[in-house]
Amino acid sequence: MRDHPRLPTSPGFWRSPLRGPWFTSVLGLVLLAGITVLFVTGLLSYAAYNPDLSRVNDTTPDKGILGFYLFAWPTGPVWLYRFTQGVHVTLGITLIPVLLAKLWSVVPRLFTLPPARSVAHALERISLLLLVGGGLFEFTTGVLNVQLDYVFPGSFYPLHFYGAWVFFAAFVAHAVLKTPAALRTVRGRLREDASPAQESADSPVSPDSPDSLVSPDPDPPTFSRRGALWLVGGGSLLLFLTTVGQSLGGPFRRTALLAPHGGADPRGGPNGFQINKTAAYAGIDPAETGEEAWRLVVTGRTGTVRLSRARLLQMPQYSSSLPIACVEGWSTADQWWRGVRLRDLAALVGYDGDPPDVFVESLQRHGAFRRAALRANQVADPRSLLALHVNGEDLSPDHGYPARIIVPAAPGVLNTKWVARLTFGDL
Ligand SMILES: Nc1nc2c(c(=O)[nH]1)N[C@H]1C(S)=C(S)[C@@H](COP(=O)(O)O)O[C@H]1N2
Ligand SMILES: [Mo]
Repeated sequence: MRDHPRLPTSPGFWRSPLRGPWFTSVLGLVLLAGITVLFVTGLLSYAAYNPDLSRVNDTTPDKGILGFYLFAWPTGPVWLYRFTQGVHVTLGITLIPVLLAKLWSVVPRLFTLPPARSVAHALERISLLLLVGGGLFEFTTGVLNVQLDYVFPGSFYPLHFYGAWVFFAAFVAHAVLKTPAALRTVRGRLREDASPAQESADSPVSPDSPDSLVSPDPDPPTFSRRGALWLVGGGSLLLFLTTVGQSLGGPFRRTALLAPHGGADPRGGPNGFQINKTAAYAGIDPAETGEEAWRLVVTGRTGTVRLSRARLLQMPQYSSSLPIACVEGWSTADQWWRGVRLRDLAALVGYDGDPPDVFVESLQRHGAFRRAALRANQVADPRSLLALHVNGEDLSPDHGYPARIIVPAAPGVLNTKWVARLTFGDL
């Protein structure tokens, strides 16, 4: 038996014949496209929360220059957030095997000695630390948020947001440095079936350089690079197929084996679609939602009115077919909501014509999503409702009885359930 180096700092320690520029380049190019889409859809998701509208929507201090791009999230097409966030979460989960394989393919580099050969090299390695650390941080916080139901209540958004900027800055620097060579590698003479020796000889990086990815002392191959890519791709496909159903909704929901929220109303029927937090979880006492007890308190320019549910039902009723789309990636097909338009409620308290922003508070006393701020364009949209019915029935307690907000194209978190108070005015 040959003697192999025992220390990972020695290049001969790493012996997989799969490692080399071809394998790393293919994975790198997939990530280049995928992570760019993740970054853009992530920034969109943040903007969709109206973080700049109220400290209730985002309690962290001003995002400063990183918030430069924030804009009034539109109210159409109605599936907008369903789409952008479905892509964000599904693609993020699908890319996990690619990310892990990419990190595996370059892991020998982590151990190269000396740690820095020059100032430039030291800077490059620090940027790689931000790249790898930032990438793992973003994927981990994202998955934890989707799977574990907001382990960092309230602080997920700033963590994931600031992390995204650090990660993406390092990612852009890395992509600028490496993409040309990666493209040359996959287009050029290097073949996925090249032996490590051939690959070493053809690679622009000298085989003796500490930057060479090719093992100087490879083990005999047990399967091909193409086979390894199929394995990674197969893992991605499996994750994709067991995740995407949560964004497609309807009968596909049952294929979303990895989605944590199986929680449709167990009784089925008109209210039988996904429930995020139940009334019991939110601490809603049925006694406060009864016809006698519950009043909607609406405040605006001309003062305050208190409306019973019966009184709301006497106002003009409108219908909107709208989905619920959660930041976690799941969404429902369109549901048929019926209730009072938000702009009509604004008109009751002195805003005819152009309605202002509104601050919405629920009966719920604790928890992250009991209040939300909606922007004027959302209030003005005639499809934005204080819903009293869904799919032809009273709202169920878990879907927000006696009344809930539903706004087209908005993230689910803005669709406050068990509404108690609406305060119209510029926020
Ligand atoms: N009061 C209150 N409203 C709330 C929430 C909540 O926890 N409390 N969750 C929000 C979130 S995050 C989503 S995705 C939707 C889910 O609505 P559903 O449970 O009817 O599907 O409700 C929103 N409205
Ligand atoms: Mo949500």
